[in-house]
Amino acid sequence: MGLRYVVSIVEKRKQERYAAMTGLIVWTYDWVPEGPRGFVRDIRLRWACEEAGLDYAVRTVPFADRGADHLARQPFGQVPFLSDDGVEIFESGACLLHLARKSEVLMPRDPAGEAQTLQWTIAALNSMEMVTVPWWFLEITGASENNLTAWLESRLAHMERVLGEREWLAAGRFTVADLLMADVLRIGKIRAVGERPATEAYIARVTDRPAFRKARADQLDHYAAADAARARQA
Ligand SMILES: N[C@@H](CCC(=O)N[C@@H](CS)C(=O)NCC(=O)O)C(=O)O
Repeated sequence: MGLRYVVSIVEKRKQERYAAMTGLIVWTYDWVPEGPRGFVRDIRLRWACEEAGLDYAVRTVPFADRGADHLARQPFGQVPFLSDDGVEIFESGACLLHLARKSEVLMPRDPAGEAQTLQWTIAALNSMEMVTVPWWFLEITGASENNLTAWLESRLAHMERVLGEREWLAAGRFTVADLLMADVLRIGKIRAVGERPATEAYIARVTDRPAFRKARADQLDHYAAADAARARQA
């Protein structure tokens, strides 16, 4: 029996085990360094579940060793991903829309409200995060000049105008689009670029929600428990 065959059997068994897991499971890393704590994107899924009152569990994949098993479920070796009674889904935006199908709290059911929620959810990912993440990455890697700053400022200025005119992005009330947009905008370095009072008020309003505060506290507890476990093993 070849090694490759044995590995494929082990992988198949693992996949079958995951498929057999019941309920909603948010997958994240078993541990991360201090820096990203409170910002790891599993918070988006935890937060959505909390808003919608959905029961969920949190399970982990190793941060240090992202093997074939992890790549089979998130092809970039990232987190989060979600399992839902054997359905597996990755990309935080896709996971959020999957959850939004379960609860009107996250996305209205009328066609106009739903369309607005979808468009702003994609805008958060594809018009804002597409700019904020590379800009932030250049900043933290100490590039001598960040050539993306004008692009970032332009996008942030457009959002400031939008948020100066409305309290919520879609359907006149909180939706999953606000959850995602606020999570994209709440990064400290992004907030420190220029003065945007409407955006600041929006971030404060959205992140003051009990569901966000619980999701963030739970994520911080999760990684604190991981530190404690590592200390015991040392
Ligand atoms: N587009 C992905 C991005 C996921 C992502 O950046 N995840 C981070 C944690 S918040 C990660 O796993 N970083 C480690 C890496 O990229 O290797 C999503 O929204 O799910």
